[in-house]
Amino acid sequence: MLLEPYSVIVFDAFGTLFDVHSVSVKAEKLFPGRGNELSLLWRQKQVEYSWLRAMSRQYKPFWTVTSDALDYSLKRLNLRLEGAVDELMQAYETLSPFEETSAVIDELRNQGYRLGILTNGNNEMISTVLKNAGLSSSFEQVLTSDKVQTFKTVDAIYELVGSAFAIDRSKVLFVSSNAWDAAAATWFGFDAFWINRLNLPFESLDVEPRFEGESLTDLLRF
Ligand code: LAC
Repeated sequence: MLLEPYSVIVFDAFGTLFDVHSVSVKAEKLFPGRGNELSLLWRQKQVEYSWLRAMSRQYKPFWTVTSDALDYSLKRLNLRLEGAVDELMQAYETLSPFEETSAVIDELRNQGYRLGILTNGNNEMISTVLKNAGLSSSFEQVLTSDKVQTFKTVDAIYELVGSAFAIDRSKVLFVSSNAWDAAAATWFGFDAFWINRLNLPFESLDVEPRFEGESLTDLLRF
């Protein structure tokens, strides 16, 4: 079985286990006809701000980065509504896992894999999201930006995995639906499994993920 060489499987959280665009339902309710557009720009800015802050060593918790990205997106799209930021940030605390997330995680645990999360999210943010999704006790390690005060794609954050699991990076399967994260994880030395939900080409970065699937369920197909 292909996954066997890996005793440790580590997942990105936002976009991989949790659907960041599940907030578009709330966004659509607040701003009819604009929900999708807001959700897409919000995510794009959240990721951009994390890269910028990491590169320029201007760390602040991902929760606040997420709120800043929302603030900018609302301004840029000219969407104004009292209380919208609070309501949308609340929606972020209850992001929906993808429909297959729980079943796949349970199955991999039953098969004896050691599972972890490696996320830009800060401790409080990810514990709230995991708790609301009923996944609090599903992972042996939940590794966050809090500890290293920086974000992906800085090596320091990927290094958390080796120390936490006491394992060589070449034995780690890293699962992400963010192509940039899968690319950086590969550069770092993990074998990456890219979850390509939208059937997109991989980024042109002179690197390819080792594996590719359409959803988390494809992890079980090997
Ligand atoms: C994370 C970002 C990439 O969970 O969404 O680390």
